[in-house]
Parts: sequence; structure tokens; C-alpha cells
Amino acid sequence: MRRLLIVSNRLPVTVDKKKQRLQFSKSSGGLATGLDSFYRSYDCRWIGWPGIAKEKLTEADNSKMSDYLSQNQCVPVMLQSSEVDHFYQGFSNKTIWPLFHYFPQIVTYEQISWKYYSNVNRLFRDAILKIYKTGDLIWIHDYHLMLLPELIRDQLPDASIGFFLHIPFPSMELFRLLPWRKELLSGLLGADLIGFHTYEYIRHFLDCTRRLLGLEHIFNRVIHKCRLIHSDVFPMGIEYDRFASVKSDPKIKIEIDEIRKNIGDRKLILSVDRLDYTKGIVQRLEAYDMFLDANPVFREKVAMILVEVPSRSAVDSYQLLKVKTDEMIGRINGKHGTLGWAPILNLYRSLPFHTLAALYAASDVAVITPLRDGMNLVAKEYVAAKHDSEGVLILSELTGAAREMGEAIIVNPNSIDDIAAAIKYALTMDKEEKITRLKKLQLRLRRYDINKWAHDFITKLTHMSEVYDQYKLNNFTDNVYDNIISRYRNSSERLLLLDYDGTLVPFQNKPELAVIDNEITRILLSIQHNGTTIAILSGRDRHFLEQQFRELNVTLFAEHGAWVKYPDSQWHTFTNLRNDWKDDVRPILDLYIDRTPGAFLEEKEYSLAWHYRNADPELASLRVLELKDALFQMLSNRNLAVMDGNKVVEIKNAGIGKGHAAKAILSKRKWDFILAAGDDITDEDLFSVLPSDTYSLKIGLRPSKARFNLKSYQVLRSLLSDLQPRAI
Ligand code: GDG
Repeated sequence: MRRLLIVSNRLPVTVDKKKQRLQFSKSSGGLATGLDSFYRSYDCRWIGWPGIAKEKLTEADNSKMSDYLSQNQCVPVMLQSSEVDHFYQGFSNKTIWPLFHYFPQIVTYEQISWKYYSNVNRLFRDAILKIYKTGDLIWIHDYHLMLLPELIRDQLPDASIGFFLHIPFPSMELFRLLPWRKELLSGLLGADLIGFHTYEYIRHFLDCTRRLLGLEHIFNRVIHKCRLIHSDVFPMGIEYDRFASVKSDPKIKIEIDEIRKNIGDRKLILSVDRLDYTKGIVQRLEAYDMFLDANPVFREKVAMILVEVPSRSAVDSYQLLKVKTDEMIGRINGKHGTLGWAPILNLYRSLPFHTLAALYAASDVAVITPLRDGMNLVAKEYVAAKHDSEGVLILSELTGAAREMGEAIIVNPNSIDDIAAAIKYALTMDKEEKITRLKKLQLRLRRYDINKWAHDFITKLTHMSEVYDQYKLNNFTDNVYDNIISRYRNSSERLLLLDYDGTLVPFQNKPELAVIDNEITRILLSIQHNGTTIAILSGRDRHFLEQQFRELNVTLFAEHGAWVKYPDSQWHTFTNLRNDWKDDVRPILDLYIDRTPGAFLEEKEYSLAWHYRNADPELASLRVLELKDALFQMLSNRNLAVMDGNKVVEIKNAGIGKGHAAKAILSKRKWDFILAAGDDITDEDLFSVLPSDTYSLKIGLRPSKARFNLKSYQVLRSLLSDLQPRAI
């Protein structure tokens, strides 16, 4: 079994120092507790911050802490208070957290916090690099460490890296507000597998990578820096059995009895959250107030226990929220309460597990109405704790949990009326309905518990590296590379068929900037001097190609083979080619240029090309469909073809293509070595006419008729360079 390195901001163990003595306790929170049993069952190391500032520890403390942590398979990343301030309270909790939860009005954008965020991510990288062994799986958690996958990838190109985001991924409209948006995306794309709680978050993420980085996605996969990155949904579960069996724990049973005794025969409504503005506590209290106003018969017949778990209290917006909820609780209790009854009992503290479990088991209704929540585990825990009793869950539609928990009463958390009506409905729901709803929910939660969630993620991550390995194995291995070179050296009639853009030179935003460079010219010259025939097959016009290859004496096929120029001869074309259609087609293309900012027209002698590389990808993909539709109708009875290229739609004479062009040169001689390379859809035409022993090379990791995929044009360059005659 491969070793697993779990990386999260906090370790599952918290270190504290009181009266000069170190104390160790279990960290609270879903991830730490949930993965507890999972990580003990694996050969695991957990890397994270132990919760105490570096400067508070003496040397003796450090050594004691290290011993304790290493016994618990934990590796500390030590942070100074200034780092905690800027990285954790600052960038993580004042920038990413509010933005990703759709609170742009309270987001701060501070360069200094960003610097700290980047630096702390580097500290995490260094800690990982220190213990990493080949074959380890690395699983990084959450928004504090979004740069980490790429930072590790830069140092360990072959590592298996997974990332899971526990909070929502916001829509492009929100995400684009971040000045560091590209860096964060690129950071995440260092991973092989990126997990989210829901499809909606994946959709937002892929939309952002597409619009901000120009990366297309197919089946939730993108290719970035020559690597395949997969995104998938893993809705986080809970320790189902632990919550389902709460009633059999005597300690919890006593607490349940105690709670019920204090509440009497009143119905108990439970609300549990970290005190966080995303959790919708203010709206929930307003709804409860409205419910009491509208339903006087329930006065003294219900009680709400409002658990507010202190959280991030050093951040201003959290302090303000505390003041606000205190004021509301006082007002509601003052307005509706009687001498013997307070409508709200407020607990502002973190509760031990058995008290929380007892509250779940004892309450009749749970109201969980966040304004946004990545998942929300409390909702799941409540349902599990109702294993053998009744209860009703009211759940916000803006939580990830709502996607899987349709049998709850689903409400819009911004609608006070909705929540108030749901409270009434829940309190009056008949037993049968309650049980039917609960059973369905429980079945699902039991099946997909936290262990299954973690195993699924790890299995997929392991599988990803296998998929990637296969890619490399079936394709361009070192062996193939060496074979090409040795066969080349042992042949005498050698032919190279090479595409230009994306194959010999990289793409540029403007086609005229993609000019040939000295390095490739020198390599091709030396190959040519060695007696090898070189043909360039490009969609470019003949003047451009002639200019680029003026120092070489190669065969040039321009406009996908509409024109050909053999060495030492003139350009010629097929006599039946026509271009009198261009005046009819040009206005349509112009119309679509006006309607698609960034698109532009390239006019060649026998074709017209509509480029959309610089247009908004979403809009462009829509326009491409519309444009092709319009063109097909117009060109139906002309001898013209519409061809898809790399971010370009081209209209040309039918029958012209790189395959047709290649045949002309293939038949000229009996070649004993042929190598063909291209990156584009138009090169597929070429690959399909080649003899089977040709080394056909597709640049990029896309499906192709070529025999081998090369990661990038640079790999081809180094191969061509190695084909040069060796210096004696
Ligand atoms: C983030 C995302 C996502 C709470 N109070 C006490 C206590 N808890 C435990 C609960 C639960 C966990 O903490 C809270 O998890 P949530 O999911 O409800 O919310 P966040 O803390 O905001 O978590 C969230 C989650 O990550 C996982 O991906 O679902 O959307 O925001 O397990 O039981 N535990 C104890 N005492 C408390 O007072 N013992």
C-alpha cells in the first residue's frame, strides 16, 4: 500500500501552552475528527500547523512537541504569529472565505496578506519535500493551501497530488474579482485530481480555468502544462455509525434525559453552527421571531437551543456578528418570553462530543439555513443521530448537502417567510412522513460515509496516476525516442512532414508573431544538409511560409496544400481551384467578427480563416456553432469545405487538405524513414494517409490518428535536434 501524506492547515492534534506546560488535545472540526480512523488505518503522515505560534515555544517545548506529534504520525509546519495573522486570519479568512461564500462586500484585497499566503504555502511545500518518498500519495485539503499543488509539482513532477476543496467554488463573476485569480487557479492545477462537494462547484471551477487561463475541458478534464488534470465530485460524508449509535452510549443517554427534563414537553428546535456570517444565523433568528408572532399557539410550547461555536473571533466581521446575534436573542426573548419560558437558550461555546450528540438526539427539529455552505456536516450528523427516533431537518438550498438531502424541508435561507413556514410545517408534520423522509436520508448517508468518501478519493487519485502512466507508456516513451533516432540513422531515403504552428513554433496571440526562430532553423538546416527531405505542411499563406523558410531549401505546402513549392522551383497550384466565392462569404465572417469581440479574419488566396483564439471562449463556442450553421446553408451546393482548426474555422476548396498534399510527396520516392508531426485537427488528414510504419507524432495529449503523443513542441524540437548528424 502506498504511503499517504494528508496536508491541511491544522493538524488533527492541537498544541497549547498553559502555565509554561504544553497541552495536547484533539482538534475539533469535521475533517480532523472524520478522518481520524481512516488515517490511522493507512500508513499515513499528517502535515499541518499545530495551532500554536512558533515564538511561544522553547527548545525543550519543541522537542517534547515533536516527540508527541511524531508518535501520532503528525508533522508540524511551524508558523509565527505574524504568519498566522496574515495567512490565516488575513488572506484565508478575510479574502478567500468571504469571496468564495458570495460575500464580496466584506472581502479585503491586501497585497501583504497575499505575500504571506504564498510564503506559508511554500513553508508547507518545504515540510512535504523533507519527508516525501517516491510513490507517496499527497492529499491536500482546503482553501488555505491552494498554491501548494503547483509548488510541489514544480519540485516533484511525477508525484501523485490530490486536492480537495471543502468550501464552495464561486462563479466566475465572483472569482474574477480576485487580483490573484490566475495564480490560485494555476496553483490548483498542479494537482492530478481536484475534488469538490458538488457538480456546481466543478462547473464554476472549469468555467474559470477556461475563461481565465484559456483551457478547454472535456469530461471534467483539462490539459495544462502538458499534464492531465481531472476534477470530480466527492460529497463528503460523516462517521455515520458513530452518530447512529449515540443512544447506546450511557454517558450520552444521561445527557439526553437531562435535556428532555429541562425542556419538559416542549418541542425542541436545534440550531448548531460555528458563529460565522455565512451560516445565516441572523435570518434564522428573524424567521423564528416571525414564526412566534404568527403562531401564538406555539408560545411556551417550543424552545430553540442556539449553539454558536466561537470561531475566528480575531476577525472584525465575526465580532460584529456576535454583537448582532446577542442583541437579537435578547430582543426575541424579551418580546416573547414569560417568567417560566425563554424562547431561545443560547450556548456560545464549543461543546464536547457527547453533549452535541445528545442535543442532536433530543431535538425535534434542526434548522440549518446557511446563506452558503460548501457541504454542511451538521445536517448529516443530525439525521444520523435520529437513527431510531423522529426528527425533521430544515435545510438551506444553498448548502452542498441540499444536493443529496432532498427529503429534508428545503428552504431559501434569504426568505424569512419560507423558514418561518418550514418551522411550523416541521413541528406539525405527522409521524409517518417524518420517518419516511428520515429513512431515505439515512440510507444514503450510511452508504456514503466519511470512510467511503476518503477511499473513493484515494482510489481515484491512485487511478489517475495509472491513467497518466498508461498515457506515457503507450505513447512516447524513451524507447520510442531511441528507436526513431536509430532507424533514422540507418535509413537513406528519409522524409520529414512537419506542420508549422504549434509544432515547429509555439502559438502566439497574433499569428504574425509566430515567426521561426534561429534554433529551429539551424536544426532543420543541419538535417537537410544530411540528405533528408523536409516538407512543411501548413495552413499559412505561401508568402508567409516562403519568408519563414527562406534560409532552407524545403518543400512548402501552403493553405493546407492548395499551393506547393518544391525546392528550387516556383509555387504552383491546382488549376481548378477557385476563389471567386470569397466575396460572398466574407460578409458573413465580418458579421461574426462584429458580434464576437477578439475574433479576426485571415484572408489567404484560396481560403478565408475566422480566428477566435483571443475571444471569450464561452461566447466563441456559441458563435462557432452559429457561424458553421450559417456557412453550411450557404455553401451547400458549392465545392467548398468548412474546416475546424485550432481556434479557427476555415473555408477552403473541397478536396484540399494535408492528406492530399502529403500523397503528392509520398509517391515521389520509396522512402525508408518517414516522420510526420502536427498538433492540429487539420493534421489528422495527414496522419490518415501515412504508411503504417511512419512515426506519426501528435503534439499535445489529445486523441489522434497519430501513433504517438508528444507532450509539447519542445519534445519534438529536442528529437529533431538529436536527428542532426553527430559531430565527429
Ligand atoms: C467546512 C465547510 C463543509 C461543530 N460544533 C461543534 C462540533 N462541530 C463539528 C460538527 C461538524 C463540524 O464541526 C462542522 O462542520 P460543518 O460542515 O457543519 O461546517 P464548517 O466548520 O464550516 O466546515 C463545510 C466542511 O468544511 C467539510 O468539508 O461541510 O461546508 O464550511 O462535524 O459536528 N463538534 C464538537 N463540538 C462543537 O461544539 N465536538
